[in-house]
Amino acid sequence: MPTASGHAHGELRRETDMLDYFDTNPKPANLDRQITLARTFIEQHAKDGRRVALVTSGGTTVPLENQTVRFIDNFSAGTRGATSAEYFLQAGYAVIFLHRQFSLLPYSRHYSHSTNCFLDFMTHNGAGAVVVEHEYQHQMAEVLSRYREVKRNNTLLLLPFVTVNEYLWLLRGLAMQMQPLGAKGLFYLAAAVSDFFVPAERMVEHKIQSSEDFHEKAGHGDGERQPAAHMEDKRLVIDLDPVPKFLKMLVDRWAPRSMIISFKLETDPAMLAVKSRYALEKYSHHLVIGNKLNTRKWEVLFVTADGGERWIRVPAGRRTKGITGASGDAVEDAEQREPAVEIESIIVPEIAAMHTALINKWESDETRK
Ligand code: PAZ
Repeated sequence: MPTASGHAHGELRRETDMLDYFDTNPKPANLDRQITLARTFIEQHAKDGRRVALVTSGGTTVPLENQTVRFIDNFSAGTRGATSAEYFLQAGYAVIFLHRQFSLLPYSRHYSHSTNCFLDFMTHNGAGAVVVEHEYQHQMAEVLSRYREVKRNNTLLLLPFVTVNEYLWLLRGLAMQMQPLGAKGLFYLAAAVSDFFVPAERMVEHKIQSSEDFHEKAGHGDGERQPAAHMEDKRLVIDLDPVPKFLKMLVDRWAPRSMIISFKLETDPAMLAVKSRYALEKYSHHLVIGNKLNTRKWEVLFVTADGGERWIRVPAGRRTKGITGASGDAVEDAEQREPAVEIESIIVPEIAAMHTALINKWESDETRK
């Protein structure tokens, strides 16, 4: 059982780790330009009194070499983030979409994935022009008009990252820029961020040579650690450091007045509620959304600070595209198919309502002071 002083010590270590992180891992070359874009965007929407959501999306990479040939990645395509961003925009938010480069984007996601190639929606009209197939006209016209409106109002800012290092620098920089929004800022952390990484001081410069004839000699001084990825005999050994707990810093230091929502992904059903609650209690933010890898498009678990746990589910009968009224459809059976209703269309309005309640509470607390 950890003691109170043990907890305090752990807290302190976590903060120090995170502060050290930015002293010892390089600032991305284009960070200042991205932060300037965000500042202008936030200022505009703050002036208009609009809420701003920072939506993170897609997976982060962990490079093994400075001149990167090999890296570790994860499965996320950015579906959750890109879909949610559309519903935040629909709910009147301005959205900063912090996404993995080349992952799915709001609006274009409907036509850009390998299963949704835009060419499959097109045809020749017989008069030499290429047009949208008749059966897709209605849906595409709707997506197009929502996209055009967002462009016209400048309510969507796209900021890409690739590595976990870029992600962390950006998240901190953007959180600082969002501070003046106060309670109107919201963080929706759907990106799949690596828990492990190669710190700059343990990263090799060049491509790791697989052939024994070209192995670099270790040549390390006393007490120095090996490069995180190196060859031993014929084996590639990868020894990663933990990524410091940035959520704690976000909640306590970088965005103390914003609403913060994190996601928790699990594969073992028995771990989902336990780990989601653990994360909420550890970081003391507003909401953890638990989801399982195989069922994440059909159901999620909302875990809140008041002790509440609530499943949000695609309604029975809408669980599979093209099948209506099939109320008994087992969620697991539908794994390979798409639900007829996007679960984010339920998640995001729920969050917007929770955000309204929080803003009202914070405002009435302020007036009582
Ligand atoms: O990008 P996607 O839609 O395929 O997956 C979304 C998700 C499962 C990555 C997201 O819902 C999530 O749980 N993100 C947090 C993952 C984690 O760090 O536990």
